[in-house]
Amino acid sequence: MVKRYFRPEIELLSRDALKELQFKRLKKIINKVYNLVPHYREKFKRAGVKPSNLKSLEDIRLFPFTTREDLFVDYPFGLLAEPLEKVVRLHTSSGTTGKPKALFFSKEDIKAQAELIARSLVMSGATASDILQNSMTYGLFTGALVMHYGAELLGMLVIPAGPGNTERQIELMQTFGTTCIHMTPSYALYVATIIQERGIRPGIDIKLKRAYLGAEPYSEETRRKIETMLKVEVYNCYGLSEMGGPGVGFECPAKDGLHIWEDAFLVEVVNPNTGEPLNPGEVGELVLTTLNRTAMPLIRYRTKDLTTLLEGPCHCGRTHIKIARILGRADDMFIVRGVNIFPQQIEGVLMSIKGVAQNYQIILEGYDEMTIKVEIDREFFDGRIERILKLREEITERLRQALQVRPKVELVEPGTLPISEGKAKRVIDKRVL
Ligand code: DLL
Repeated sequence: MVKRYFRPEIELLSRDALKELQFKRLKKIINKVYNLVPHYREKFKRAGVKPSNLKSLEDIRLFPFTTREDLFVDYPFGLLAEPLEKVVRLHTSSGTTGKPKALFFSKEDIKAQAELIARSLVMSGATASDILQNSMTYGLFTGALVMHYGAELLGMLVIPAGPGNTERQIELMQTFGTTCIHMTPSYALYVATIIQERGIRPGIDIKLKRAYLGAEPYSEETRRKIETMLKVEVYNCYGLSEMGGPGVGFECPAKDGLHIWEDAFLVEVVNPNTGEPLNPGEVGELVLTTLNRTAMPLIRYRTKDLTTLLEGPCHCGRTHIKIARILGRADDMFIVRGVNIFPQQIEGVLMSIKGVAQNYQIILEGYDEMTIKVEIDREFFDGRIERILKLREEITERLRQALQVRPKVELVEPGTLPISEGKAKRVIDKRVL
């Protein structure tokens, strides 16, 4: 049963054979959108390209990018490449303002994405005997449903817990012997804190083996912290609604990058300003093309996610390309006193300091001030003021070194800052500029 979702004929394919497969699929999908989606046909015409210009995989660069804005032309059904009767599912991805992006999937699309999830889970060592507590939000968000279908396909017992109600989450883990969890890293940090505070012993009272964490950026330090606190192996899981949700990229046990399933996606990393392709090792924007999506194929979709391609063979033997963990979205970056900062850089520093608890918040205010509120372990609030001051100085100095900007640091008790059950909102920008 489990064997079915390890697909050596695809996962271990030689690079040349994989490229051949990709080219075959790319030709088909380019022809399909040209013939069936007027918006794509127009775009291609404006760029002066036709499907016949695609003579090799590299020729994808002749074709125009698809951006978030394209999803709002002829909204919501404009990019469908199949009649509505073939479409069975809507997912949305909400931006901060305005209409949500509307993504449509056929039966085949749902099945294909579930298979990618099943393959990803098997890659991490999971089997049909595992019990997955799925604590992502069920609904329009892809996070829970897409993982749910994939885990069920593999034969896991899925507990559709949804997010929040942490006491109940822990109770479920204890009662049903949950072995795997799926949640955001920020929520996992919170759950780990509550487990610790309640005196529940990971490995004894709860028996988690793996945590699949994604939907938002997190640092290597956060991974280590969660692994230690919960006695689990953390696997980074990447995806976006436009590409079908989670399961686009997933870590293997080597845990040094995420394999992108290249039988389903064509991967490029480009300079976000010029659109020019970048070499492995250079950080740029991830651009993805769906190779087997039927209802709503997307060509050269600009994800806005920043990463780099990692070349070379992987210990696990899989040949599909790896990307480095996502540094952040181009939109997440903020500038303080002329310095570009990603929230994940701050998180990495904080999570490596002893005494720092699980939650923090970045507040930008005044003309260009940055205050970082940091929850620290309860034991620091025992009246010994010098200890707290020393910790505050250490945090400030480490952040100054990493960011080249000296922030104001405020230390607060655990439980003070807002808890995130889904994607965390780390930055509050109240600047007057
Ligand atoms: O977050 C899909 C997903 C659900 C992925 C559950 C993994 C687990 P969206 O709501 O459309 O879909 O948001 C997609 O979230 O472009 C990234 O900026 C960010 N993101 C997702 N996974 C990761 C990750 C889902 N592992 C956007 N690391 C993406 C960093 C991530 N960022």
